[in-house]
Amino acid sequence: MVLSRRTFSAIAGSAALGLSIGCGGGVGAAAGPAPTGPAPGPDPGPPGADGRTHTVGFDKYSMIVDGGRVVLWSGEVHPFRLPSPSLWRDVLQKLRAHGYNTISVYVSWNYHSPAPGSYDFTGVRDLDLFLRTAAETGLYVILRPGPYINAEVDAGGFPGWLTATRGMARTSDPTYLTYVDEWLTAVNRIAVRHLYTKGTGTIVLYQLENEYANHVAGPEGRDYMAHLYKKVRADGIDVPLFHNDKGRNGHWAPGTFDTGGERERWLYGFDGYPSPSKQPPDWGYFGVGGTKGGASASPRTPGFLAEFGGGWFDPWGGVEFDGKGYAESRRTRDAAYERRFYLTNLANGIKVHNVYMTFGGTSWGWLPAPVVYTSYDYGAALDEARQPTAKLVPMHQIGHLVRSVPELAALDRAEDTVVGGGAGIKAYHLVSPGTEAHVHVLRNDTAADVVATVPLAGTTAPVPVPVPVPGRDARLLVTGISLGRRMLRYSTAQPMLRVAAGRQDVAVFTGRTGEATETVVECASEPAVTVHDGSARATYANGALRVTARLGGLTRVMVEGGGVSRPLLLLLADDETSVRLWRYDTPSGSVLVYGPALLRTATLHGTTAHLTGDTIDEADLEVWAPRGVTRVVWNEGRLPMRATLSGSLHATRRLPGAGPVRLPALTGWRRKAENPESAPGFDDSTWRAADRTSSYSTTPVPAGQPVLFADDYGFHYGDVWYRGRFAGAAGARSVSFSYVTGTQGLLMAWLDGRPLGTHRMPVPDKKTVRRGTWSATATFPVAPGEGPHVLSVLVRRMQHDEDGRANDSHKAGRGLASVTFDGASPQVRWRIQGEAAPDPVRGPLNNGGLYGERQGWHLPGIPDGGWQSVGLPRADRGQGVVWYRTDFRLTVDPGTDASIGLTLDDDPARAYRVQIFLNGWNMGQYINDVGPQHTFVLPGGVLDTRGANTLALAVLADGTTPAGPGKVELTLLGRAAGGVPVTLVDSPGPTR
Ligand code: IPT
Repeated sequence: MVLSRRTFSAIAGSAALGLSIGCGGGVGAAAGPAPTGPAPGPDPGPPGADGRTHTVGFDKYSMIVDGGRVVLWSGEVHPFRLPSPSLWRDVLQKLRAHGYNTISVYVSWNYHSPAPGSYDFTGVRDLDLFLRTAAETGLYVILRPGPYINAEVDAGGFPGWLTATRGMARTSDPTYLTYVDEWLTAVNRIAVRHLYTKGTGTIVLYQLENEYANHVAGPEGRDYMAHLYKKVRADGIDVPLFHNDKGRNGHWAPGTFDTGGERERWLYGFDGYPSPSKQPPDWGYFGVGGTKGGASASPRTPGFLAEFGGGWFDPWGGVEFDGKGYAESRRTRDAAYERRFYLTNLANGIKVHNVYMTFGGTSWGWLPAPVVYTSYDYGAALDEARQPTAKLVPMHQIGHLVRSVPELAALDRAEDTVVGGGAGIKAYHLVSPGTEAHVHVLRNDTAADVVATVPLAGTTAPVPVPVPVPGRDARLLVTGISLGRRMLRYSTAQPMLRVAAGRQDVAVFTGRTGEATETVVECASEPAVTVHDGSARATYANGALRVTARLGGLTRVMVEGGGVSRPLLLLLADDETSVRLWRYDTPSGSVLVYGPALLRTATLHGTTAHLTGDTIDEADLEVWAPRGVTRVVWNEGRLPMRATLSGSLHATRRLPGAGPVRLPALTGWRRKAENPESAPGFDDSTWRAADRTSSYSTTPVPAGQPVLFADDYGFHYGDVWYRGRFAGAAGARSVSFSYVTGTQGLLMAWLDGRPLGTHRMPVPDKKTVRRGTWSATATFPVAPGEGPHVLSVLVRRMQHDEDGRANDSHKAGRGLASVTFDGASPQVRWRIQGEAAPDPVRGPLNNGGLYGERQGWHLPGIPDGGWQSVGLPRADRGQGVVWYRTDFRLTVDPGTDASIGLTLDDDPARAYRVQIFLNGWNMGQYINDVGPQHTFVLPGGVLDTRGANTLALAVLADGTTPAGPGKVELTLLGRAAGGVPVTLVDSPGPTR
């Protein structure tokens, strides 16, 4: 049954009352209920820093920008996971081209703050530049500066130094709030320069805290949230604010804490990471339905998924964790997953939809939280190497759809569609108030392909129509929408976009290759129909043109006349073809481009369309542009064009593909062993004495021991050394080191220069992991005699825990906890040394405290001529640290964007790990016998693709097996003709 809009209102009850209870269309003083006045208009189009003031508000359906409804179709991107500012533009252009109109951005406090009071937004940390680039790309921004972000980063984004401060984080504790204010002042000083309301940027939403679920009821939580609200407003942030509730619990819904009376400027947002093997969840629609208390928590704000899983993070490998690599995340959450889950979200009234992650990037240096390894690819639609994946296809199709069809921005739930022949098909039915549009989302929860019979109607009575819905897939159908001058009665293919381009309307429909489709368009009289390409057939009856076609490539059907002067070009594209169709809206009209692998920009100047973009293979170029445009320039080269029967311009020459990229073998290795700290005579007089008696850590300090946790001495990242002097050890039979690290931590010890052995942090059982106590005791037999003696201990402590439960778990100790002897009790005097002063360019998370790092062995330009010349693979023996360096030169063609990685491989039985430095930048950690990561992305900008580079590998070996490096080689991860201009990041050597 298909209901008229009037019938439906009676069924949906309060849901249909929407506009009369809708709230606040404005900001600042203008904010407040706006129940009367004109209904919101259509999406105002791509935003920019245009110097004009704008209004940003919302009602229960959607965001309302400048009086127009906007569905925010957003992708999560973290600038701190791509340390090459030029490439931010590449990623953002790819997202816009693929249909996103918004990005959501965490800002990670630790990345910007090496010390209290010190905030750095320069170089790779240039948030201003990132936000400017987003505005230049025409993307709205949802800014999420925490203070706590989680995000699988060290301490969930808290700076290392915060672990050594008083006060309970994520509460109203006054000491903590002092630091929070410091951070917010610093980040908001930049954010206020990019508010869309001011016309100086494109920030439209701003998040406070993240998944804050553990102090919801107490004053310490409510006062904290109220404090954040007040502070952020005081700093001049005037766009609507929101929180990201961990699941739809209704936490921090409007009215649950003090927002200074500004209830109408606060949105309710929540996140969801459902298992891909489960049925997609119904969140409830505008407070109707849903299983959790939060379903009805915020009936006046639009459905807002602040994060919805677009992939999943991968744990370390090995038997304990079983990280399988990101191909697996991409396989379990594939394109069909996106259609099933995201279309279900739309059917549930979600109008702010952010996919976490859309580009995951790299947790380089010591950024990753203990749960993850270096790559944060996430199985996202755009992979870590900036390459599009098949997962961009549905994003592209749905993103362009919500932009093109304004009816989708305001939908009421109608009675579910009753489909025939579709056991296992869930059918949602929605209507657009005040229009003839109906939306059906058909989801197949079974593995079998189904052809369902669906009653579809435009302006007429419903007709049962066969609609294929492949197993574990979904599609969205519309009826009764305008295609420009003509109305669509229905189509069994999913609409992707409609645009007025040149002298005609163009409408694009998509589906899987080989599917039979039927598209029916209202026509008062019989039109002239020409099939330009593909297998389509057209018949006219009952005031409608019926076009049937099997999807394959691009089917073109030109409809002319039939009572309408403006022609309609119907384009039926299979998936692969749909991502070769690019809509770009310019201030002087829309452009539709078909052919190349990517359209980055389109600008119209008089009679010329200037296009930039990428090709991989040779490609055709076809352009639908406003009337009068006769010339086309592609990547600065003028192309000869001819006019086509489809109303487009077609290049008479194909665009060239990308040329070959040749990568050199890595040879000329130089080797140098270090860990001089293990030698008895090493001079540690400049090291800090470990003599504290109290700690800020949440890990108890064992009785009778000095504080040995590294954070208490100002060492927050990477490796830490201890040297302990003692005498009076006669009778000692063994020495035991208790230590605390994150996952994959280890400890290696020497007594008087002789190795005692290496201990690897065992994986605690599940209960222990939950308690967050990654601690262990390593016991080594000794027979030292009276002394004096020196113990040397290196702890690879990995990173700080996140603080997801707001219980200060980021303050768990890191490093040694205690050292005791069996058979003797000598007093040990300890000294400690971690990382040197933070690298002012590469940032606080770039380095730990290895000798080579303290000496700058990771940097380009250090004199390594005296190092031993060696070839790889190696089979080194012994416990300790050895460095390998080499230089290489790349000569990638200037017109080619080559994405390059470093691949390491060896016999998996070999117990060693490698810290990878490219031109001094810490590109991550390879653990040979754990995995699963073997290839490390080397982003252009850090990597000079047209010049000399220095690679340095710091190898830590257990000493229990031979140690590599084994195979070390450059890998081509993607190439395209085009790309963006890349400016090299600063990579200073030791002289600065
Ligand atoms: C949730 C967090 O908000 C986000 O920061 C990130 O950690 C993400 O999801 C997981 O990758 S955490 C939630 C799934 C418990």
